[in-house]
Amino acid sequence: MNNIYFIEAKSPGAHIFSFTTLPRLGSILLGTILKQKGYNVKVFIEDIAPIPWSLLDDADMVCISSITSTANRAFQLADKFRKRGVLVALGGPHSTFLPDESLNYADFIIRGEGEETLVELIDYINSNTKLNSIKGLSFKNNEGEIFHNPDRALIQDLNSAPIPDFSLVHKWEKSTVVPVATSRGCPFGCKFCSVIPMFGRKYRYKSIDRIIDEIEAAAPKKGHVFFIDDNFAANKNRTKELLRSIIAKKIKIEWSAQVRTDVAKDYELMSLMKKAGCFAVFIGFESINPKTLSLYNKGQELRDIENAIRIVKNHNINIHGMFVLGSDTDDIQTIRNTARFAKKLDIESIQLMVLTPLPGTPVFEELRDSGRLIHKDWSKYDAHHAVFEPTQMTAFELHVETLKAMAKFYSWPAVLRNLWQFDFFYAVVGIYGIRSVKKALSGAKSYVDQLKELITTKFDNRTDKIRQFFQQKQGKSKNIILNTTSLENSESRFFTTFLNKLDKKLIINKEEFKVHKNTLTITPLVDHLKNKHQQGIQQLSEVYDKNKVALDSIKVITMESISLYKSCVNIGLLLNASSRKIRKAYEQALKSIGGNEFECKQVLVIVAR
Ligand code: B12
Ligand code: SF4
Repeated sequence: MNNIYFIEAKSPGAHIFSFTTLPRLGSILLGTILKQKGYNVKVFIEDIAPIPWSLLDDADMVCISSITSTANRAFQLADKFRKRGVLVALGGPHSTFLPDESLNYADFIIRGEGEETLVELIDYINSNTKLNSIKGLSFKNNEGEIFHNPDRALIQDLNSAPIPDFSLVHKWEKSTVVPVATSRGCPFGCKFCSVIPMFGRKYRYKSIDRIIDEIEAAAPKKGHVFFIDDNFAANKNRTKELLRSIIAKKIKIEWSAQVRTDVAKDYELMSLMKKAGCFAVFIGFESINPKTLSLYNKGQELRDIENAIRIVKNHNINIHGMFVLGSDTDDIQTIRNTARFAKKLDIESIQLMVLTPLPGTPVFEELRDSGRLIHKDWSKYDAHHAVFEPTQMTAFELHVETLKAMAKFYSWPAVLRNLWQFDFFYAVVGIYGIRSVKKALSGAKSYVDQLKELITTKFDNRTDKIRQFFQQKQGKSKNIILNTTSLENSESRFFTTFLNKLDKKLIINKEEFKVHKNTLTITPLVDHLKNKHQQGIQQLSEVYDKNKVALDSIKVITMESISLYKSCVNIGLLLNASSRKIRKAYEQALKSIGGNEFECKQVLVIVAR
């Protein structure tokens, strides 16, 4: 085996940094290691240039790197090469956490850090030694049985890997930014982040001399260095030492890095950053909702965000603020307030991301295990699509409201203001922001329709299609019995208002437990009544007897949800109401009881035919 080619699969859609074409380091680093071992290596980053297929005709092995949002594309590529009889290995965070799925497309899956595993795998392919001794490897045997070898420990000495050789990258000259890694891992543990499961909580870093060598090797050829570390200043003393070294050696670079708000608490660090050429910091603000910050386990408060913005701006360093919207404690207002907040604080660029369950993270496990993932079309797991059922809003609301909030931030007046101030970089960022939001908004309708279809089908399956029955039987005048027997006054008022506002044609009879032919009885089971469920069913059969309704002509369905709002959404779905109507009716109902939400995650529905 001689020709080993690497591909970083392309992104599914545009984002505001699409114009920078920044690759991840994995393929380039692994390619460099194999090149040093004497193999003929080429690296293709699809976001930099399309794959020139003829250059891969002689491939003996293809190594494909993907994250979750690019997994579908990676699978497509893998299939294509396997059909040609080329060996395929897949790696990166997506395949690491869902190796069984990836094994449908590739011969080998390298889980976790690939430096040692890939070298051992190629040694195996060359000499035919045993596969099951290679830690971090997943594969199928000839009978199709899946094997996951034990995990490989994280690399201890980051200096042991070579300096990435960017000349291996096809059309590298087109890229304007060079990625440099000074560390791996992060001591924090945010629940949505896959860095911890992938690279660990222990902060590992390269020596200062090694980092300087890397910068000197790469930087002069490009305009900008992006330190791709997830937390560039997790150890402030080592970061200061690095910055002092850049200054002392008079290395003239302009750079950006990802940091936490805590950098702003260290003035010495801030001024060293500016002096060493810091152009912008990417900060995960994540949320302006204190409850969400704590739910994410972010270890940061709203005042830290405000302080950081003020202090970083005072040091003339640009800010790219990243927010993650849609947690169980966020509602529509949180999204709208976030856009206002970012605009008011006048930061240079923002990314409002939809909370995305990334495989390997606690958020993924929680949402998957509770059945809240709407689909697994990985190309939509790009932080710009809602892919799960949020608690305080529908998935369509989360999707559209996030896009609208982005649209508020990126506007033509803001671009013109940047141009007026000769700030061409942020004028371009603004234009990309406007373009990508416009594109996303125009595609939003079809995505939202897709979501609605999926959600309604799931709902119909769960509720045994009573929606259709109800529609056929009752036609235009819809008669509903709202069973308020055990509700408190305010709860009863809430549901009566909700139903009245939901559909003017509804005839709502607030009654004791009664069952009439061709009617729908809705019993909201507020949380303090949950234990009455069984009792309710018992009561029900007595009612049937009294009303002489044959038992086989009735259907009892419990609609489970995750919040009062979602219970209302379920009732709305049952009555074929639009999501806008449901939202409006819910807000008015809440207003009618002074805005005090109560718990109601179950609604009992009885249909008598
Ligand atoms: C730079 C970066 C970006 C850049 C460039 C992105 C790009 N080209 O894809 C920008 C800013 C544009 C970006 C955008 C996004 N990113 Co980003 N990004 C990173 C970051 C910080 C560094 C990547 C890197 O170079 N890592 C260092 C190298 C050495 O690691 P590596 O590439 O993973 O490779 C190692 C192993 O994975 C493995 N390996 C990888 N590939 C292969 C292939 C084979 C065959 C083998 C054997 C081994 C192997 O071996 C390598 C060496 O150990 C990572 C975080 C991180 N620490 O990795 C997040 C990360 C990759 N991004 C992430 C996400 C979610 C996104 C976005 C969807 C949302 C966002 N944050 O804006 C977008 C989507 C972009 C897209 N491509 O569609 C997640 C992905 C998780 C997942 N399961 O999908 C990460 C891990 C961050 C996180 N917080 O969880 N990102
Ligand atoms: S989001 Fe940032 S701070 Fe939180 S665990 Fe991930 S890398 Fe660390």
